[in-house]
Amino acid sequence: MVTGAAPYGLIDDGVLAIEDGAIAFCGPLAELPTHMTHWPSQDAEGALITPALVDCHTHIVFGGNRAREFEMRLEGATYEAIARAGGGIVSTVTATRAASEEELLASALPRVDTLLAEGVTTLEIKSGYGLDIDSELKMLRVARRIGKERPVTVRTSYLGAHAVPAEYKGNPDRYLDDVCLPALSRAHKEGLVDAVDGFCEGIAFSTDQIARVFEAAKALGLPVKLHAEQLSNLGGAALAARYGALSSDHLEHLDEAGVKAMAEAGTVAVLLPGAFYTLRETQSPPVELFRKHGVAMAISTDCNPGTSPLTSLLLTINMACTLFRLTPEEALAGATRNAAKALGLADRGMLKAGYRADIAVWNATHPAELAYRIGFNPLKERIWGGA
Ligand code: DI6
Ligand code: FE
Repeated sequence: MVTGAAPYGLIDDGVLAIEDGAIAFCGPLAELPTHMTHWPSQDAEGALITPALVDCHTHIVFGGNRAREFEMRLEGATYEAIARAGGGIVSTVTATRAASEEELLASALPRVDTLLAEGVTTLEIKSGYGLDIDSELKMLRVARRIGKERPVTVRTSYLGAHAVPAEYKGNPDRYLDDVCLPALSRAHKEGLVDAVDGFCEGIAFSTDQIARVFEAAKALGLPVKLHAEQLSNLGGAALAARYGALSSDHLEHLDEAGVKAMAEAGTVAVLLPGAFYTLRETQSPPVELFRKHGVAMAISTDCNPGTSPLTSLLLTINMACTLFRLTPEEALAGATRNAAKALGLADRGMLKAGYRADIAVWNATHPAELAYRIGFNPLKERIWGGA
């Protein structure tokens, strides 16, 4: 996935050398440095080798599930009826608050394992279903524990500004003062936060409110990212760009001014076809404008119980191609190189000397096969930090 003349940076008859968990050489066999020629070696037997996958936007820790709500909607129930029956995001908040740390961990691990089985070695996990101080901290502790229980790098994002909980309905600023900002300070103090996220939308927080959260992040020296322009255009991505955001995510309703702001800030566009599919949206993100202005595109599962109950990054790659018209090369870059960039990780996402040896070995001959097939997992081997 190193950019250059060859599509995908693909090398035929290549050699990958690993030393101390990092890539020591990646290139054609003919160029292997002589001192490496006697290193113990393994024949990949014609397999395709790519960087391991990076899932850069998930809400994979949560209580309960929303299958009943899914069913009700298909039986004709309205959004209001579902909300009255205690459904929607409120039901996930209630279930997440009620669950113990052990229970949240036990329910998240099978989802995590499904991602790892497809070659994911770096996983971003957000809080945002606790919405009180203790429950937000609990979610982040579970996220950290996932990184200890499984061979995967976990990056956490604090998403206290995900929704206004019922007890603060109509008072988003008071929620920020009483809960969201104090919880951020505490979580940061406990080493639980790698980045700060928010949901900028009519049903969530305004740009002014998100700016308050970003100011707090800045004061703590934490990078920011934002759910922006998913359902409407509020100028969230432009705001995030002013704060040098690592990424803005969703972006279906983004305009060209917003795209330009992202380009100037070097903010990555994270596209989430699973939510687009589940919500049966019709407006696609402005992929052509991202190309025109040179905004890097990443893709992710957005794994969450409400709008994207999806735990396959390979299916996400396929959806990004079929629904958003990304090329298979763009989609694979979106789940490797650009996903790493969306997390501010400069040591992975490409097979390149000096990078982490996070590698996926596939039973495939051409990378387009990873995007083309639906519901098939060709992973042969997954290497995380050389192991
Ligand atoms: N974007 C979404 O679509 C959701 N959160 C977000 O930031 C929905 C979350 C849910 O319904 O549980
Ligand atoms: Fe999300």
